[in-house]
Amino acid sequence: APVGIFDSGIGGLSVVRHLRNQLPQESFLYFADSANNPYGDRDTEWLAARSIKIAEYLFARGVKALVVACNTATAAAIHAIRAQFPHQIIIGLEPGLKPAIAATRNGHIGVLATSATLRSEKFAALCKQLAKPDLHFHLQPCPGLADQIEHGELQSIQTLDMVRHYLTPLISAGCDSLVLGCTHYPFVADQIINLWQQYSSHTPVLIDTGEAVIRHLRNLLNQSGLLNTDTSPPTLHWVSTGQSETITEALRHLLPEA
Ligand code: DGN
Repeated sequence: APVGIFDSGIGGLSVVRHLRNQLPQESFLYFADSANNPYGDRDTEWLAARSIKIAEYLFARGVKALVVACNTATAAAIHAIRAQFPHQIIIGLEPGLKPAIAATRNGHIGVLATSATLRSEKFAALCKQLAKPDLHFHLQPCPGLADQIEHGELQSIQTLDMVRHYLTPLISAGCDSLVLGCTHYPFVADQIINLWQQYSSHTPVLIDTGEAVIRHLRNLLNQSGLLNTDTSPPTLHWVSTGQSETITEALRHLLPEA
């Protein structure tokens, strides 16, 4: 059976990249809710209801585990999805504050994410749990950025201006590590580093939580005896509620090896 994975659009493909690396024998069914993108400004009730619908669909298609490859949906809905499917393996993505704490030297950590993620109770609880006097989380919502990436605008002037605008306060604060708290953002990681280096002599460490999440998934599948042992080549199938070209384009650009 495949692993199910969903996002508001193509962002979750940055997580599929890690799936491909760490679980090369597994098949995947990817669900892109592009018709409803962006999720970043939706309210909790909408996100919970929508996420449960998508999870129902994927479990009905026989997936053996579900990765909510969207920080926004995880923050708003992971509890609701787990309550609905208590016996399934369900993994969400959260901004990687812990790896950032491990990486920072000066205690200034920038967190880039959608507004919905940053104002969620789940994220507030995480910040509170990890708070220490010498740690400073600089929260930076990035309205519009996931959208630009969704539309394949990785290098356009507009996208670069937006990235510059959102990075400016974090550069001024002297952040030495940056959490990519939205699964779309790893696709502009190079642009983030390049712009940063134009204004600062230090290069921040970028934290993409996808890798750690997939390691966790691999352990859970292993413990449950669900790792694929079939030797036939794995498949990657996808479904999109939006334009199928968006996802075929994205797959071609972002996951050429898939
Ligand atoms: N990719 C999603 C996330 O990780 O939060 C949200 C993107 C969006 O819909 N704005």
